[in-house]
Amino acid sequence: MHTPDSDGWHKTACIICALNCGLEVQTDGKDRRITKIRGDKAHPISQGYVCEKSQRMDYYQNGADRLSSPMRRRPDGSYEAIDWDTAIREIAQKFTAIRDTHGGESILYFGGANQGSHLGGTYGDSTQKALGVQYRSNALAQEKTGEFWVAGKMLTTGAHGDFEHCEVAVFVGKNPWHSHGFARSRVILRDIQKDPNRSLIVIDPRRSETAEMADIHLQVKPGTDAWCLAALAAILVQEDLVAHPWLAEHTTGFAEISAVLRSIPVTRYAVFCGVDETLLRQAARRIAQARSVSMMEDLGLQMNVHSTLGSYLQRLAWLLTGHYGRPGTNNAFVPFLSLAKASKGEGFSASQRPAQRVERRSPVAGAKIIIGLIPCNVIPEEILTDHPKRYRAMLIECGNPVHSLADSQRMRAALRALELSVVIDVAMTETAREADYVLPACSQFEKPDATFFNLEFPRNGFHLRQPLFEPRPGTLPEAEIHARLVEALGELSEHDYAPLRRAAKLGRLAYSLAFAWHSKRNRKIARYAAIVLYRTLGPSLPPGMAPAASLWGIAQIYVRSQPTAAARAGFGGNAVRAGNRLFDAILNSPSGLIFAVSDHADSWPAVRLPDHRINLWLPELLPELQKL
Ligand SMILES: Nc1nc2c(c(=O)[nH]1)N[C@H]1C(S)=C(S)[C@@H](COP(=O)(O)OP(=O)(O)OC[C@H]3O[C@@H](n4cnc5c(=O)[nH]c(N)nc54)[C@H](O)[C@@H]3O)O[C@H]1N2
Ligand SMILES: Nc1nc2c(c(=O)[nH]1)N[C@H]1C(S)=C(S)[C@@H](COP(=O)(O)OP(=O)(O)OC[C@H]3O[C@@H](n4cnc5c(=O)[nH]c(N)nc54)[C@H](O)[C@@H]3O)O[C@H]1N2
Ligand code: SF4
Ligand SMILES: [Mo]
Repeated sequence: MHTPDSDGWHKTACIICALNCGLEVQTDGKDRRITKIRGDKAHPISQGYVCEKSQRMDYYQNGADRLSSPMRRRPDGSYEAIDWDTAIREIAQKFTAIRDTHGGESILYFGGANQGSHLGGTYGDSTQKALGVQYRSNALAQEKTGEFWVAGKMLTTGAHGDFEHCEVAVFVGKNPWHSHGFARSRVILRDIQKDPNRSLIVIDPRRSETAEMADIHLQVKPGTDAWCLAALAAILVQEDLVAHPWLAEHTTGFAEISAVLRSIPVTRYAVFCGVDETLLRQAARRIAQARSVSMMEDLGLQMNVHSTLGSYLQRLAWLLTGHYGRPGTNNAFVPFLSLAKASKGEGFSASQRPAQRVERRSPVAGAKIIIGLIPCNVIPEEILTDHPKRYRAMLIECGNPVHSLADSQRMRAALRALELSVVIDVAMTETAREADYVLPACSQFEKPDATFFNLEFPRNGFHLRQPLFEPRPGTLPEAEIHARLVEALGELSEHDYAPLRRAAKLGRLAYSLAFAWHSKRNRKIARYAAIVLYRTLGPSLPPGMAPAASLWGIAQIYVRSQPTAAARAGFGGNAVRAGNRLFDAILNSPSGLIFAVSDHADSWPAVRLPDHRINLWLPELLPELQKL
């Protein structure tokens, strides 16, 4: 539990958007209410920044639909409260029966993370392995997988804009004044607006709050970004505004892509997307002439037609002009945990499988699986069929697909068609109301929690929030729910835990050595690392903090995979000790800490292509580009 300061302020974070700004709050512990809220100046990333949405935190703690007992659906569609032992036993039996008859590939896992809560997903990983789950999906697969695919082919890394220092900021289908997307968004947008030497370019059909502030607003017709961005890239080539020496030194594929862009009829494309050609040319020149440009796309592009092509063309605008790997441009950030790996089920355990090389497809619709995720839009199609490979069961946590996916009615029908559906949530959501079993999690203020949306550069931060309240009676943290499920599935028992529990009493180093030794001898320890950590290291952590135990494994993997950035942040030297120091620092930093310090030059080794050259040529997208 977090101990408040002498004036009664507790540290926590806002859970409404991915930034998770640090907060200080006052509480009424008796009624579990959050009564006063202000920004936390000690938070290393948000530095006291908040927007007005943070004032709604109590709603997320005390929403009327919150659950306080496991629920089982009756044949008439109503729900009855059942006890935890019954719920866990029945769920384990039913999943086992489905797995034994149709294989783990018939069970789809959805979710695992939302805007504020990612620790539960680290434990969900163990339940998936115990059930032999092969297919997963989450909200990233309704918006960001196209972007991931393009970024993977061109850069092999995510790259985040340095909007604080850029001369020109460009937003495509993104309204950061409201949705944020980078730390202290409003302060930074206002700074750009006020500075006559800096420019803001916004591509949006709507005069959004951000477009209102822009120097250049390219007011595209909805769904025509591909034409607008293709024309922008074409102008760069046709007016010879590209960064030739930089391209020669740092990229491949320029000859191929420039030949295509040269033939694009800019005037016709400008008319088609409804943007004044003069303004479009002005935007292209501004990007080319700037010392530094940072650029970001979001839902307006990603939830639209030609979204993957748009993600490619958007990147060409800043790459053809040499805006990468310098102050004020997009740079490769160092993640604490790779969301792409975690999505594939590769991120949490000590035994890391190599990345899947063969292209995988969904079993019924044959849809491309990117970063291990089934595209959200085909999920109902994969269920509402008599195909022998259809999904027969779903485990959903920290996601509300009936509400958030494109076709709510079909998703509802799909859930009802399953042989078994289990939802782990804090509330009786639209999705929960279609499930066979609903398991109540305690809220993000009643357990330690955190997110892995750590995208900042050059100093990247991580914030483990300490609980403000005891769990609401009847609820459990996801760590405990998954531990009970994995144990009920017969995968782990006291026998596996005992030696590590003893080692945990002797201190971190003893525990680290014991974990390494036992995981070589007992493959279950590596396979179900998160649960084993929760059950063995967890009890040695401060009261209420046991669900933070999986972070020990993530810290150990992080310092090994990013030794330079970790060392610059103070977590260098012997990897085991550095991982332990990082883990303890996380536990002891209620406002969060800096775990990675990078350099702009590090953006180059992050490009894991021959000679660290960026690839400008994606022939897979050529047919679509030519179809425009
Ligand atoms: N408070 C709060 N903040 C959030 C979230 C939240 O749930 N709550 N969610 C977070 C998440 S998960 C995400 S993905 C981000 C999303 O962040 P944004 O993508 O900024 O979200 P939207 O408000 O949907 O903005 C999309 C913009 O695209 C524009 N648009 C619509 N159609 C088109 C088009 O055809 N072309 C172009 N160029 N633009 C178009 C819209 O007018 C709008 O201004 O927000 C994050 N921030
Ligand atoms: N109409 C419309 N649909 C959209 C969007 C839109 O702008 N408009 N945006 C789209 C985008 S960009 C995204 S990212 C998706 C998001 O879609 P989802 O990933 O489905 O996200 P949320 O609706 O935020 O659902 C998160 C769930 O987590 C639950 N939850 C909260 N805290 C906890 C916790 O501690 N533990 C557990 N187990 N559960 C918890 C909440 O009650 C909620 O049911 O929605 C997409 N769908
Ligand atoms: S920017 Fe996002 S995380 Fe920060 S206070 Fe606003 S809604 Fe909350
Ligand atoms: Mo999103």
